[in-house]
Amino acid sequence: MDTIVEASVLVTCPARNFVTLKITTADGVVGWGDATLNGRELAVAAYLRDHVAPLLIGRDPARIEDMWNYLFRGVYWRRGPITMTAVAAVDMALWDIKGKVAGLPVYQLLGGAARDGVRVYTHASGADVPSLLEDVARAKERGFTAIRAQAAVPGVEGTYGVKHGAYYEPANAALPEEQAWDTPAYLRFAPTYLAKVREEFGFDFALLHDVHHRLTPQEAARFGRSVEDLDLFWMEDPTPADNQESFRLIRSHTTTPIATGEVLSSIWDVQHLVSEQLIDYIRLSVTHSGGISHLKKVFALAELYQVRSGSHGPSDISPIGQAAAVHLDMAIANFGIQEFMGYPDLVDEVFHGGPTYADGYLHVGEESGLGIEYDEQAAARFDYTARYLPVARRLDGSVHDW
Ligand code: KDG
Ligand code: MG
Repeated sequence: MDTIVEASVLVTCPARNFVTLKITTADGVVGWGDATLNGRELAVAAYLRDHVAPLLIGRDPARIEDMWNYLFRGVYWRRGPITMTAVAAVDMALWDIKGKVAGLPVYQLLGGAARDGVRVYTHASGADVPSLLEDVARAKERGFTAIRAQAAVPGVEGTYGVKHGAYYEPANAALPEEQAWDTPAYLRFAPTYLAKVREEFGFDFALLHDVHHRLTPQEAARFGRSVEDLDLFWMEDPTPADNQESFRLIRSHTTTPIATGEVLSSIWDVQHLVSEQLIDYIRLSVTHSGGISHLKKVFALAELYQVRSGSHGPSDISPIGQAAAVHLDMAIANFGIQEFMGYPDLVDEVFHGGPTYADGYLHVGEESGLGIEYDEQAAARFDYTARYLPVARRLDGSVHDW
């Protein structure tokens, strides 16, 4: 039996922070896992380094399901993004090792290809409507068949979802930036620019929009109804999903498809959303929800209820996490779409390989394991830099969901 001989946690910052778990076996096989949780990177790094890594030494890397249960049930304290991101990193690294030992890409171990490629959506945004329209045009030129559109709400400085430069990077300050939020202004404005996108580019591509938890269920119901003619692929996170039941109100008023889950981390967080068919797309990520082993179960549950996958894939999940997501997307029956924002060029200096993009799809290669390698020497050049996500405040100064 091969055993784990080393588990180390690596933090780097090529344009943004990434946390990576490296597991090495006695046979010299190395597996990589993504442990990046935006704005809370060092909490996961410490959890892994101080509480998980010592437990891995001497264990059999082939026993992935057993390891998952050991780390989830064995700690007594369960769930939550920090724990689930740490468990995910171990799980991903073990799947990488299993693939490398078998000489097979991970998607083959998950059941093989259920499709030829993984359809992705990208982001288009603008500080105003003309620049949003230009960005949509650029995305279409790059071959994307699914585009998420966001524009800054007039008078709402720092509206979420709007890129500054080529990539969307909301973790932008050493201490959280405070951004204003005005729900009535958003509700008046957002349907108008989504309509302009349709007017300009027609209906032959999937148009997505992220509400980013900003509305109450009643407001979200109104919003969803007001954009029904625009045939959105989904409205994302129309309201926070802390109370799963609140989606019933939205559902009962609009046929606009609903996606949620990027801040959730376990099957129990989405159980009612899925089993009561309150949503259409489930957006948990491999990196933040216990890894491939757990997310595969979430998608299997969703399959029973015709809920499809729509995994969160921002640039604050590392290319290792993104690669793991695409392997899973390849193998499940109820795949919907995969988010793909891409990365700043510097990121390529640290992460080599991974899925390749062509004509609106991501493709995993035939390399064994996850097909992506971490360059430790390059990574050592980039020190961790404290960066926080912003905090939103309403016009009266009270805190709103960011
Ligand atoms: O770290 C927060 C980002 O991942 C989030 O703001 C991006 O909403 C997002 C999305 O849909 O990708
Ligand atoms: Mg989102």
